[in-house]
Amino acid sequence: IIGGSRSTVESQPWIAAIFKGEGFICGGTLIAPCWILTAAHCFPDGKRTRIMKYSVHLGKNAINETDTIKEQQFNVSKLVVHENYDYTVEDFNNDIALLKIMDSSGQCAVRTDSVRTACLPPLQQMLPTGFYCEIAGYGRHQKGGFEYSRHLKQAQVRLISQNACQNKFYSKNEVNKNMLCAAGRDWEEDACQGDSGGPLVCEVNNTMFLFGIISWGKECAKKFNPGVYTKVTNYNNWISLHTGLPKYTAG
Ligand code: 4AZ
Repeated sequence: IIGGSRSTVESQPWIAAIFKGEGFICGGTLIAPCWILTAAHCFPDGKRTRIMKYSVHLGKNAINETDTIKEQQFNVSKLVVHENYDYTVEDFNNDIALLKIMDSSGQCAVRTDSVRTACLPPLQQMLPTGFYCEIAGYGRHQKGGFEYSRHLKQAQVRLISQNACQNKFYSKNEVNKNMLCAAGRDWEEDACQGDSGGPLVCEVNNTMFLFGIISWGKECAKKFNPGVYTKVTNYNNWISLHTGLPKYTAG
């Protein structure tokens, strides 16, 4: 996350850190006790991904430290990448994947102050242009830098109209109806490499809803290059089909 501020996991308790072996690879969001929503591009081997190598950490503040009181760690028992995500074209269409998590004793996540789910918004629910939402992650933290943040960060971004994103900032070939765009107030805040798969959550009626999955963007916090997110409200049916969850989860 570029700009914004250092966060604590209690203010982003749905954030997931996904590891391959010892290496951090992507963010994710806890949407139900057994399910993480993330980006398909985090798994370049697609259906051939060897899930035994992966683990998911919830309740994590510092990426290189384990807080045994706050953290919950899981293996991945199932990976579902969207069947229409195309790894060969890299256009990021349908950049969405689900991970089913299970700990060593067969349990899913337990709700605490540092671990809780984000809600899924209703199908096709829209928010107005300019609406403030927040993003969080453990990715690159300085514009032009290569270093990942050692601590969880969060930042505020505003939703950009589909028309501006497709015609002014990017093109219709790059940004389609399965994506939404957002940027910081003066292009100062943005997601960056290592934040992918993580949440864009928006508060509606005092409830945090997951509207976007951090997906891509040209560079980070660059003027006129908004961050692009997978539009979660286009995937309620897909999520419900693969998880058995209801099509939206409020409260
Ligand atoms: C990435 O490489 C990435 N500025 C994610 C988000 C953005 C850029 C790159 C948006 O994962």
